[in-house]
Amino acid sequence: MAKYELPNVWQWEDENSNRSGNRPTAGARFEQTLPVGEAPFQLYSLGTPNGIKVTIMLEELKALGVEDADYDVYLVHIGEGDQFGSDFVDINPNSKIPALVDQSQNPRVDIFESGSILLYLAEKFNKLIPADIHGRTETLNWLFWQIGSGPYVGGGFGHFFAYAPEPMKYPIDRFTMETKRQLDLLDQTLAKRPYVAGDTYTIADIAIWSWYGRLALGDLYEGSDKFLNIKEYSNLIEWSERIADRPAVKKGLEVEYLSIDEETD
Ligand SMILES: N[C@@H](CCC(=O)N[C@@H](CS)C(=O)NCC(=O)O)C(=O)O
Repeated sequence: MAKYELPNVWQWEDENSNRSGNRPTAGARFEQTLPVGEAPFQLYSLGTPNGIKVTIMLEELKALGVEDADYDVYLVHIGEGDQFGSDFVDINPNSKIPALVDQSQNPRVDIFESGSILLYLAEKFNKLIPADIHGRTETLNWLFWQIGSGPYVGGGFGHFFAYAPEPMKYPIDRFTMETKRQLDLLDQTLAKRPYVAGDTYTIADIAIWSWYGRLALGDLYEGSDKFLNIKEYSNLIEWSERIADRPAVKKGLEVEYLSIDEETD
């Protein structure tokens, strides 16, 4: 690889990128009207690790008998840049899935960031978050841990292991080290208790399973289970399999996304 000389001021070199390309600016790139259905919740998302957190949560709420957790779910094709359409950016100015609208409130409530969405739903229905201060705080500790730690796995390890144009030792060593440290932390934690935050299944399990459970089961990056020697994390694997068996988790993964296209300008 050619030696990189640091310029004094970084310049964006790809100014002709298409509508889905990375840009150093935020905001809507084009007008796009999103469909709105009848259900109380309108979810604009995709079946990625961050996206499945929300469909799993909504399915868990429905399995617990929460009728007001009905939702319509629409496919936001991030490879085609749908996250930069005007209606989506109105809901989530950060242009990333998942984005949820609670239209049972007047005015409607817009919710973005998967952790914020899980917390909103848990608090709204008093489910999947313990009421006592110790259980609630431990759940939030691990929920925030996932949101802060996950990008080292997805944007770091996963990017350089699976998507970078060629293998590069420095970033792969750096992010594999951190990913394995996180896996060891979860494995040690799950040796002591059945769920991440204690004795009960919570939104922390949903957030963490969607990344680390799927990684442990070999469902995120082809060949990574061998590369990371996942089999050494036996408590994590047992927990991952147990959560994968939950009917609501299966439903959350299989949900059919509606197209946003009919209403596109
Ligand atoms: N911290 C955010 C991350 C969301 C995120 O990174 N979403 C990705 C898909 S998993 C996305 O929309 N990427 C599109 C893009 O970066 O343009 C969350 O937890 O909701």
